Amino acid sequence: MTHKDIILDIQGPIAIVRLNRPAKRNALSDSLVLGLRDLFENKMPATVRAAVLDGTGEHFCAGLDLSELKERDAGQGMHHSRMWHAALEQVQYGPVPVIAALHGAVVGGGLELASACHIRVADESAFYALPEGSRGIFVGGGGSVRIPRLIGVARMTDMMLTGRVYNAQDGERAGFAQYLVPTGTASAKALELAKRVAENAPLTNYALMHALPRIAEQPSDQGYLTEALMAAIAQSAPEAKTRVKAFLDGKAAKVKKA
Ligand code: 1HE
Repeated sequence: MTHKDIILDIQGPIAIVRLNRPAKRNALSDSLVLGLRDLFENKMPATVRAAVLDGTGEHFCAGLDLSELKERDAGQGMHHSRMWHAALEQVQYGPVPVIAALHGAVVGGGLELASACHIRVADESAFYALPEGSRGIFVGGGGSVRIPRLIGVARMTDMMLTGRVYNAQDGERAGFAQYLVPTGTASAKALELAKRVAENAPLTNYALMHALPRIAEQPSDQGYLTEALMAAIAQSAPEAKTRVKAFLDGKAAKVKKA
């Protein structure tokens, strides 16, 4: 059983995870945040190789459920933020790569959730904002760590200081999403990409999810060593040998000009 506000649809090696609280624009209640954590940590079937995360209704996600924002003392506020961190960690460093399909509002905690995913596909209706700035609060779901890595500190500072909203085109150019597709097609494109991702050797996907972001944080000399270790482990797997042999035997696809 998944959470009441999450639809889990397993299609072969792909899990489609759908935020399903459209009347509240998929706002993330504490219970829904914990439900996401539980799903990625404990409930993803072992047969799943990639996931798509999207939202029902007109918007991907309106962020933190503001109706739950009550008086908290500093300690409670700290625990609340750490609860989000623990949940989004399970999305980023969970069992499988996650492809976010974005449309409509991708705001506040919704943008924090999207930024924990590995690939973001946005349709033309998507827009991005961090209304925390104007609500007198701060990001608390890992946004200050992950969002600058997508768009840079200067853009995030501007968004929070001025309430700037990025539309889908400007958002793609800024780095929020890697793909921009016509309105209504983000989920289909995300599913197509997920199927491609699911065909990779599991160790390659593991390296991309778990080693690459850590290597990118390491000083260069340590990064080179971690890279060498990961490369050696990946290439020694039987699957890598089979795939390289298939190419050398002319049985695997060449890289085609884009
Ligand atoms: C909500 C929320 C919410 C909608 N929490 N209830 N996030 C924000 O500051 C964004 C707030 N939301 C909006 O700006 C807009 O709702 C949207 C642009 C997302 C969508 O607009 P629209 O016109 O389609 O919907 P609506 O009429 O504004 O909202 C429909 C209902 O959803 C309405 O409830 P109703 O009972 O009156 O029908 C809204 O109150 C409700 N709703 N968004 C609670 N966010 C880890 S820290 C993260 C910190 C943050 O994320 S802060 C940013 C929060």
